[in-house]
Amino acid sequence: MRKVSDRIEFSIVKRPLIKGLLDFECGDDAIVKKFGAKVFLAVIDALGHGGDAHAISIICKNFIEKRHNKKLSQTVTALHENIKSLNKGAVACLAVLDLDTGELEYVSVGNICLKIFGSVNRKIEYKPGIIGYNIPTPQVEFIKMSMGDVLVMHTDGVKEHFDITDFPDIMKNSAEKIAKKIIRKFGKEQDDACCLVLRYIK
Ligand SMILES: [Mn+2]
Repeated sequence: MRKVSDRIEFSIVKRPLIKGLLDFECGDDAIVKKFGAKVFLAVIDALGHGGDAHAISIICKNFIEKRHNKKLSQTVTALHENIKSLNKGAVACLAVLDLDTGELEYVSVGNICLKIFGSVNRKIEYKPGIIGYNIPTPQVEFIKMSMGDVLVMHTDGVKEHFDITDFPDIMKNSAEKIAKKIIRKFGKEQDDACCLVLRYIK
C-alpha cells in the first residue's frame, strides 16, 4: 500500500510469518489516517500469530481507528479495558503528527519500534506493558519531526538493530520502497511482521 497525499507520503507493508505454513493471516497491522492538519498513525502487534492473532488485531485496529481524533492515552486505556475480558493481548504504538508544526505526539505500550531518520536519527525506547493484560499509566511523549524526516514504526517481527548506515539512500527512496526493503531484509521468518513508513514532506 502506498499513498501520497498533502505533505505526507506513506506506506504500510505487512506479512504473516513465513515458517508457519498453516498461518496465512497476519496478527500485525497498521493505521494511517489524516484528519484536518494532522495525521494519526498506529502499529499493532497482537500476541501470537495465525487466525487468533489476526482476529484480535482487527478488533484493536477498528477500536483505535474509530478514536483516531481522541486523546491517545485515553484510547490506549479504553482499548485495554475493552479487550481484557478476551484474555488476549497486544502491543501498540499510537501517534499523531501535526503537519503544521512537525510535532509528533505518541503513546507506546510494549515493543513496537519507533525510529526517526533525517535531521535527527532517533530510536524511541520501548515502554513496558501488554494491552489487555497489564499496562502502566499511558505516557504521552513528544518528538519534533522536520520536513523530509522519515518515520519508521515496526513490530518485533522486524529485527530492531538496523540503522541509517544500512540505508545510505533512504532519503531518496519512496516510503513504499523503504517499507518493503525493511520487511525483506530485516523481517524475521518466525514472526508476523509489519512496517509503517511515513515521510513528512513540504
Ligand atoms: Mn510479533
